[in-house]
Amino acid sequence: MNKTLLPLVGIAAFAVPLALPAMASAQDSSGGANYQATLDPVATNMVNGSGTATVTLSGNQATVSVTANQLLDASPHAQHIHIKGSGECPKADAAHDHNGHKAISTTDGLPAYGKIGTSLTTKGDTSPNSALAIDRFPATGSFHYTRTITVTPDVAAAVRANNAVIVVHGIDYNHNGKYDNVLGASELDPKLPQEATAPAICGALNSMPTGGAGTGDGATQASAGGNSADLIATGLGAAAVAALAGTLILRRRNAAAQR
Ligand SMILES: [Cu+2]
Repeated sequence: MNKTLLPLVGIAAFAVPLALPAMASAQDSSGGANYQATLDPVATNMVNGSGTATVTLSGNQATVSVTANQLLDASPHAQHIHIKGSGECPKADAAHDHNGHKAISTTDGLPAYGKIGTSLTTKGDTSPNSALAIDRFPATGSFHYTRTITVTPDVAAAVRANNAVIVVHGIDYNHNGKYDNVLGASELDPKLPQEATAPAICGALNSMPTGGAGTGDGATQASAGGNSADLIATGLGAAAVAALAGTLILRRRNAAAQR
């Protein structure tokens, strides 16, 4: 076990007996709700990458984590929470001709994932105004991003309705190691190549499956000696867990949910 978790386990184990009577309903007031997405390559865009994302939402406060792998290295990857589309990623039939190549541009994907609700920048503004703030997005091919931000009420509502989509942009369609004009200019900003703004990996956010740490039966698991990840999650709140423990706990919770 990661050493930084040890104090948490102690605190959680101590706190659980006190928390038991309220535990069934505690998740609404203090725990936050968890949403997750598997980020798959966008059809037709010649992407080999993959990723995962989680959002822990408490009121309008969201702790967002995005892990991305095998995208174009040394290049900025704009990433957003998209809302008010059909809550899904674009399929191959959304592709259009771009400079003689079939590909899905950011605009082509709009009916599926909707407009930008939140810009997942590394610092500063997170509004749609920062959609292409390329100096404030991850800029490596593989990265792990975590930030706690305040989202707008419409973004929070979309996440709760399982109608929000995480999109990481920036593709290397012709695999030449850089953004170039193979697909022409971006329709978002003609100074940028289409490759720099086209969607790379995408996933719909959905509430984590019931039966895991976020459900009322956590109390039963706790009194029966459930594992420490469940105790921490129910005792301290998922936001704290996500911030302090990151993917270690999430991985374990997923494993627990699948039992
Ligand atoms: Cu986007």
